[in-house]
Amino acid sequence: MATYAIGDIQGCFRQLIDLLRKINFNPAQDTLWIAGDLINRGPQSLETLRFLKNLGESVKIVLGNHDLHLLAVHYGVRELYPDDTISDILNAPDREPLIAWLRQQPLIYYSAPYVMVHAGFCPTWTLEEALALGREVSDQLKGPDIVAFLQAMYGNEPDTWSSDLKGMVRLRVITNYLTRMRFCAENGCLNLSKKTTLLDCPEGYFPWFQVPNRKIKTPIVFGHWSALQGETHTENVFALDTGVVWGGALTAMNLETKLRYNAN
Ligand SMILES: [Mn+2]
Repeated sequence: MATYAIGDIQGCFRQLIDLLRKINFNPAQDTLWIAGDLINRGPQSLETLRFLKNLGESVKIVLGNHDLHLLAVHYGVRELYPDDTISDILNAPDREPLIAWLRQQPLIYYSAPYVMVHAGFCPTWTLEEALALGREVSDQLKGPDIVAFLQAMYGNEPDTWSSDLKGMVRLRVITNYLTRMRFCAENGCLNLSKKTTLLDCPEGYFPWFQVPNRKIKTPIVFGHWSALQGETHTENVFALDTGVVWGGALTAMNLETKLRYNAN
């Protein structure tokens, strides 16, 4: 009866299977948490998605930016990029059930004592607020207006959360915090520049988990930021993306013991 949280798989199916073997994962007893970016850039996006879907209730998933990109391409809202590796899914006979399953997945998963998200949380949010805001986006993904949402989802503005925001811009900034953020200011202002190492932190900004007075104290597991190499130097914030798709490793953390396991 163990629970393991796994970072960005990005279609690296072989490493996923190696890692599950290493931790003796038993779907009848154990639970996997997957921190988003299940697919894309790696070689076996289709196998990865099918495998995770087939795990049923023994897997808990949150969506990452690459997963949202797949939904956007599927619904005709975005074009494929040259370095995308999701054509196998788009050409698969089971494309429809895979997409139907993916859009049901949340952006935040909470089961005490941990909360999981792909990128991070706005520092001014409480956990209760974050869960409610994540549900606002999930409701769009699950509902009849998914295409309108995906069309409005892309963009870096507004850059700061305000509870006064309404409609699609509100959903866009929530999505940016949960699936794209790295650097953030104390008031929640996002910096979505391409810089990714801590040394590149723009002036006046912080890695989101180091923002002073960040409200959520619940232990957080997250992915998205492979340049951290699994280190946040921050109590109760656990980085899981160790860049398997860039030649690094896939990491699983046992949520009870906090021990980490890798597959290269
Ligand atoms: Mn990501």
